[in-house]
Amino acid sequence: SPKVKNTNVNNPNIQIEDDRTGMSKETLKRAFLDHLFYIQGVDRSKASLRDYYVALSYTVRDRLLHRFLKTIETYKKEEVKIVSYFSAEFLMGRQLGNNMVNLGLYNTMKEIIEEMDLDMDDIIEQEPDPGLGNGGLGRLAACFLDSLASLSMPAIGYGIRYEFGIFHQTIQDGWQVEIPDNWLRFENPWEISRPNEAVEIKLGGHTEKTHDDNGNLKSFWVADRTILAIPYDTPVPGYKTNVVNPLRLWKAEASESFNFEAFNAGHYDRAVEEKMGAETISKVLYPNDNTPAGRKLRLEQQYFFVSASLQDLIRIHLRNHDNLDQFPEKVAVQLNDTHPAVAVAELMRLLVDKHDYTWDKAWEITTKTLAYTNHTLMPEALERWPVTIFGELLPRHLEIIYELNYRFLENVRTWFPNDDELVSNISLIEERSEKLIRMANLACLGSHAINGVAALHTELLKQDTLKYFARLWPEKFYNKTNGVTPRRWILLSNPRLSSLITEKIGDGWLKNLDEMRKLEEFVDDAEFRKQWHEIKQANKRDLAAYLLKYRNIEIDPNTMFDIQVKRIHEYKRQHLMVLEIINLYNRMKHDPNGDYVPRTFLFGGKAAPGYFMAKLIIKLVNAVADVVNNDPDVRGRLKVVFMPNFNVSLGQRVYPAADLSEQISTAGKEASGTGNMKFAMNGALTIGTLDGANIEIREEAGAENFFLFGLTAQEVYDRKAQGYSPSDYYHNNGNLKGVIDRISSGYFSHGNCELFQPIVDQLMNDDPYMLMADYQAYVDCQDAVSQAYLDQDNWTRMAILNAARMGKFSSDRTIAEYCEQIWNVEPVEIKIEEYNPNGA
Ligand code: B1H
Repeated sequence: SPKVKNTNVNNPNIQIEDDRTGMSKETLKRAFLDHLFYIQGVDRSKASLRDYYVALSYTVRDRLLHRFLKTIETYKKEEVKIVSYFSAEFLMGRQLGNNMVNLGLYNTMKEIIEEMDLDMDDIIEQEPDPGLGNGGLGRLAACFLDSLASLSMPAIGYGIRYEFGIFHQTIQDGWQVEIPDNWLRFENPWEISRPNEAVEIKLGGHTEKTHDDNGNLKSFWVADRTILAIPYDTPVPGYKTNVVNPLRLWKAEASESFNFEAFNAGHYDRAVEEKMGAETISKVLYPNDNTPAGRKLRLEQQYFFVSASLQDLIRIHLRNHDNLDQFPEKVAVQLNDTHPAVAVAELMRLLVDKHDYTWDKAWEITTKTLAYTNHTLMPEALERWPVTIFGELLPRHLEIIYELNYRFLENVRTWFPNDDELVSNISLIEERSEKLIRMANLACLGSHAINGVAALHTELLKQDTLKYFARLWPEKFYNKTNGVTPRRWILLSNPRLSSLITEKIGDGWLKNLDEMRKLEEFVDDAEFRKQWHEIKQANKRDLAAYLLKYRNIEIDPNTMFDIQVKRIHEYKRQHLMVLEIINLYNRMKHDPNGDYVPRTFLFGGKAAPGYFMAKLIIKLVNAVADVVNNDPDVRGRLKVVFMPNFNVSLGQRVYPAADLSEQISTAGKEASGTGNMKFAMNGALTIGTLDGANIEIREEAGAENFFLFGLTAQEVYDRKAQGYSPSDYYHNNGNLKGVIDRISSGYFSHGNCELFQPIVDQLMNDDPYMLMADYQAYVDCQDAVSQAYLDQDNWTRMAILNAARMGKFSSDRTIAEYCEQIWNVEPVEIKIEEYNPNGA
């Protein structure tokens, strides 16, 4: 039975050792067994791994809740300014291990678990990996929440509680096959629903005109559908602080009254149908990375979570204030790409229609509140909604956007008379055969700050994608180079390396990653290098054992692990790595007695289900793997593996085990990349182009510790302007010709010459991502990598220097910059006192 230890109530400093708050080993163990019995309803003789997972999660959750409620209470009482991060994606990864780490009870818990003859990894493995995001953009949002809490910054993440996250990827006959990700099939111990804080969302209908109190004509919205947004809160703890911030995700439900009407009219079936219709809004994540879906349901999702979140923020603000005049002083809303950009129109609607602000005052509040992060330069990735679809769903918002645009373009014409090019490009509406709303333009207009996610990306935004806005408002533009959290991506993923680092330099690096520089001092210490190398080997053995156990894939840890893991996209050029594999294969076939550095090429990543070329690239990798892995001539020297279903938890196993990180996108295409940072922090060397954050990684690590190849963004641009002819490279490079011919000959497709022809044709005729131009430089660079790898001791030295110099790429640094320069928020102190179930 739970015991509350006696406490001295006269001493306010004493911590109550309650079974739901106590952090001592005995208390934790008792709480764990208590949950096993009273929550799961089993005793130890009957408990399954899942039972242990749930019991352990509730034990950890209790400790979070205590801090969570205190945090929220403090924000309310102290009226602090709060960051709210609006994102259609939060790729959180598993919670249990991370939450134990951040609460500082991982090691104690591990002892308890092991004393009970259980294995912590087995328990952690029970948690479904919540995949509420596609790739880098969603994972960035998750790293940002970790850093916000770790820096004790008041923050709320707002998004959608998708019932189905990113699909589970399986490989059948070499092809990707998608399986629905039913991650909520079992209970989710990390979320708390708050039905009493539900918000109504209106959709559809039309607008009508009326006169307001002063006789002015005023438009209002008569919607024809109402649905409910139910908030589900996941506590997000900071690392070794008492701050636990909410991630508030909205679930769509039918509103009671709506159902009731249909039901009373004798249409029970229709009532249920409408209920299902309402719930589809939060049913599934669109699985497109870097390409918008363009579907009406997607716009419904965007509006749904934006409206719910803004209404929520306004409700919170009005608890402490009479009106919204001070709203921008208390709330900073960050738009994670244009997915929440409808917030510009929605905040205007709420202020003008619901809270009776004048247009000008509402506009001032809106622009002071909102800021916008752009994540891509790919022109096809910029969201544009047809006016027809938009107007059907959000007629009042369409009016608001037209009004904004009218006023904006009037100004632009006075500022820049006779510049029609500027006016037509900066307009919120693209006038084609069909009119389109440009969401990036809407976001730029409605925000006081606009930022890119790496130095090159921000420069290219200013010069190209958003150049008209940069001309108007250069002072609105910022660069905020991305970062990743060292808690999940080093401490939790790579415990061996973490122990070694802490042993050498103390544990300050976990809060200030710049302290990793202190490792440079040990780079000449042979014993240290040996330890470092052994850790890498052990991590490689772990990955090999995992792949064998769970995916039935066999790899040899004594070969170089050369890894590319990320979404499959032509601009990321997974197929350039395939060309190199075929090149090595050809060489080995031609000269079987040559010296070769044995390599295992590992791929992982999902293709958007409707992206034909990406799916064909997966098939090509697997087809090449089939041939290469079964050819005795190259055995032991060349192996190719596609790891199915790459996700956050597989990433945690992959990054620490990598020797070589592949960051080979066409220069100017990858906005930043964040996997590149995770690899380097864990002591992998990078082969990469001058793209995205690679440039800054190389600057930090030192050019001599980075394998650089390929055209620069400027050169890519110039080549295209000159008229690029990819087939010239084929005709002039026998070795490249040999590679391409191998594919076209059907060698990897059982004689089927058609199968991979779309890839070959594209390379030969168009090659928009310039694989042909970069091919030889890549091959030469890979040869330099192999040479370098022969000197293992020097390789380790370079790896240490890379890891030691990645301080800049902690998301703590990124978030500190946003807080200071864009959000103007400050840390708060949360005081944890005695546990009091009746409130403070
Ligand atoms: C990134 C996306 C993205 N950029 C549309 N854009 C999506 C666009 O579902 N959609 O419609 C989903 C995702 N994702 C990535 O953001 C960049 O490609 C990376 O280079 C960058 O590191 C990451 C985080 O900034």
